[in-house]
Amino acid sequence: MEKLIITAAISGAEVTKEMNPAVPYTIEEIAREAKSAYDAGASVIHLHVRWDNGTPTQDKGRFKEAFHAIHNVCPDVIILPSTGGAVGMTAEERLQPIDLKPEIATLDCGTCNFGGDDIFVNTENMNIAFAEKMLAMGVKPELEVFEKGMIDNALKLYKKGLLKAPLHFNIVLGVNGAMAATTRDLVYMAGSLPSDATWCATGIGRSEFELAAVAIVMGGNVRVGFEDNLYLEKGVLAKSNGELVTKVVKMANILKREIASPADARRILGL
Ligand code: KMH
Ligand code: ZN
Repeated sequence: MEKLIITAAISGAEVTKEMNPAVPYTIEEIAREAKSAYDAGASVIHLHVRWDNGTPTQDKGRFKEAFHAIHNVCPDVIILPSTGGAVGMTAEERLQPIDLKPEIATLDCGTCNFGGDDIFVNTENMNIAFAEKMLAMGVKPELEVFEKGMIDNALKLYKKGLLKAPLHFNIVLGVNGAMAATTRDLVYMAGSLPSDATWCATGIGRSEFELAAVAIVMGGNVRVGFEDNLYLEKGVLAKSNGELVTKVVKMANILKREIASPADARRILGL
């Protein structure tokens, strides 16, 4: 089996310091959390940025500062910025980090409910516009799929010539408004991908490590981090993203998957 790529979603847009004081807002805090994850074995950092008061932003300048700060402390790590941003942001706002030509960035493949009255909007025309911009800028999309219809949406983009194979997917399960984070649903989603695709599994909340285990044995890759889950185990807040990554590394050791370095991850993802 290929080596295991561990992505750390260190910051997110929804979690706050009130929920876990280690959630990073400032550039220094973001660099600290990226380093903790990288030192523990993450080769990819999925990045959202905030203003110092915690407000999520997709500001290009803020992303640029964060990229520099992260690469200062982890020079070879792959930075995977979000184009999802936070619920309610416009497409133009969300696309700003693509102007910085990251190696890879998220492309959310459909609309879904997002808890309470929130809707995470990704219309067909938005998907097309995001894919066109990423193609033009030479940025590989990580295709975020929260339910099966989103895989079908991505395959439509591919048929239109807006995505290049092999495709890379992040199967995100457990969003409050989309598919549940169960082993059955992860197996179904992974089995619905093109045979040459690479994929990563993200379980939101308490299912983070269950999905990680399934992905490790299936030959997929794993994402963990504060964006998705703040707890190391029931009732125990993680002190850093590094602690969450360390837990996955231990699971991978038991299940006999070697951990990918950033160079391995670039080769596997074709970056
Ligand atoms: N914050 C969510 C609304 C992404 O990074 O592309 C969207 C999200 C997905 O986190
Ligand atoms: Zn995200």
